[in-house]
Amino acid sequence: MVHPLNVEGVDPFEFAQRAADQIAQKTSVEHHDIALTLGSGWSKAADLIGETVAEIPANDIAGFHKPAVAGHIGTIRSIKLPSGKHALIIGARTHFYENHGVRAVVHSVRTAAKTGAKTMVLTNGAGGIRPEWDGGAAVLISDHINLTASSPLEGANFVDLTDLYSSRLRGLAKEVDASLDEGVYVQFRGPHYETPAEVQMAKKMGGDIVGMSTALEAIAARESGMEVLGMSLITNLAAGVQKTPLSHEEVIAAGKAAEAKISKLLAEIVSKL
Ligand code: 8IG
Repeated sequence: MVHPLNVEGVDPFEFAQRAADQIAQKTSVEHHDIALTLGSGWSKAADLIGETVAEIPANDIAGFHKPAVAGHIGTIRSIKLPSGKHALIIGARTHFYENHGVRAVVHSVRTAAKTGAKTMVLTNGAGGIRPEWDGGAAVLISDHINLTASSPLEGANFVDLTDLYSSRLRGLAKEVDASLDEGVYVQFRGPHYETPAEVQMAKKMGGDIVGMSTALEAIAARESGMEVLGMSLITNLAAGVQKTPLSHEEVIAAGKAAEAKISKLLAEIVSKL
């Protein structure tokens, strides 16, 4: 089946506008200020950020579908923060490895921008290359290396990616927790985890974190004029750094163990945005 965003003649921004209109109608919230994509391990943060105004199945919004991965919630929520701002919580991420094309991957980000969001918080579960990040560490993304060989931008659209992961927003996060480490996120296509040799390649390139999301979404967020904050929960050390084989069960368990801590952290950071 062809994904609706890939049908000939479809404009991805018009499609995002349609999705945003549906969100406004179904949540009765005209305008959102901040959007958060909550990846593996991060979903509980939504409960701490503010008061849920509405929650809708992702399926009900144009271009969204149920998540392919256990550990993702599959809904879109509108939350009112104590500051009075409105946050859009995207609990359904389309990964590049699902093969729906890059438009589908960044549709949620473009939709968030069309709801009015000026800040995009992208979170994920990921593998750590630095051995000291073993116990469910939360790390700020300082930059990325995109190894998907793809871009969400179409045509001769030369978008600047300097300071893509806003140093201003990283500074705000460090006001909450000065001990937060930063790292360069390397997006691989997946869905297989890396070989140990690929992890060493990523390390030599300057990478600290390996994952299967976020970089393409961050590019689209910048294209749409949003300021980006990226955070990874290190649920496992990357292949070869960790001596035991990687498993999705391990990732889910590490996410659960870190859930309370990182949710509180993220809620405190969001209160500063
Ligand atoms: I959670 O070790 C999680 N996601 N590419 N490598 C990649 N993605 C991941 C990993 C990992 N852990």
